[in-house]
Amino acid sequence: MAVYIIGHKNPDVDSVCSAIIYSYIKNQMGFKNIKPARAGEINEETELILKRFNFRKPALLKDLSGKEVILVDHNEASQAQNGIKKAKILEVIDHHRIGDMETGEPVLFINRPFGATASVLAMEAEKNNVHLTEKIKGLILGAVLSDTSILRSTATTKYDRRLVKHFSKELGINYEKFGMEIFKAKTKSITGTTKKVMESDYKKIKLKKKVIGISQVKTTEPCVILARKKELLKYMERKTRSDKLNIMIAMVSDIEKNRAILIVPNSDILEIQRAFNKKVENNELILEGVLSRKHQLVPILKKVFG
Ligand SMILES: [Mn+2]
Repeated sequence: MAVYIIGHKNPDVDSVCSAIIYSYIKNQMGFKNIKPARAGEINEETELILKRFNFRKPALLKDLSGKEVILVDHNEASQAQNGIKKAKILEVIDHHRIGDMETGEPVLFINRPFGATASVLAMEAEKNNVHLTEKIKGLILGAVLSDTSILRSTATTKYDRRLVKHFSKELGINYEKFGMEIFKAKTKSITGTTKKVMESDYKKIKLKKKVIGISQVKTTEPCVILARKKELLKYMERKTRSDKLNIMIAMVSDIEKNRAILIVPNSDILEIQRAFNKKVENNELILEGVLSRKHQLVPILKKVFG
């Protein structure tokens, strides 16, 4: 039986690349029949990176029921592909907070607070003496640059920096330039439909007191998003109902100015003001120095609603 390596729903660069990277590592370690998979459509930046290093898209898996899986880049049931409760989880490799996942048997669980799952995998390769090809190094580079907003995010660790500097030098790639290319491709997704803007990096976070939906858009052009605030707010209200959320916010991370602008629907203004101790004006709240959902935004929400 095949073992599928799969990232979270609404897959980002790190989720898709990590599935491919880890499949490669497992194969090199002698494991058979390991297959990379993805839990949804590929976004523009992922497409750019796969093309650049000449990889095909992993197969789309719509349901994990009855399958043996290795999860990368997530460990919470709410972010996993459908059918996860009926799947057999063999391993989890991640870099997020520990969530609510339950397994029937002991599993290998590697979680490091690195900037990307791809960095965790690079360390695993190092530990297991697995040689990485240039193509695989390219994927790691792309995933780390994307997840750390070109090393600007506070989630960035020394290890991430070392990897990016090493690999970019080896591959002869200017990582600042490559990173900007990646973020330009990302900008394409913010000029698409409302659904695309809101769903391409959406996560549902289950805290003790509240279930919070957060759509993140990392961009160098936040004004493009803010100009569409009205339609986004409408979408968020619908999403609150369809996804059974208590709170829904959109986090627009401005990677040049190093700050986030939260877009907050009317119904959530009071709770968000309370959580951040700051006034929401015109459905917007600015958080200076905040770029990371995982490292900066979620911990604050957890303090108040966790
Ligand atoms: Mn990630």
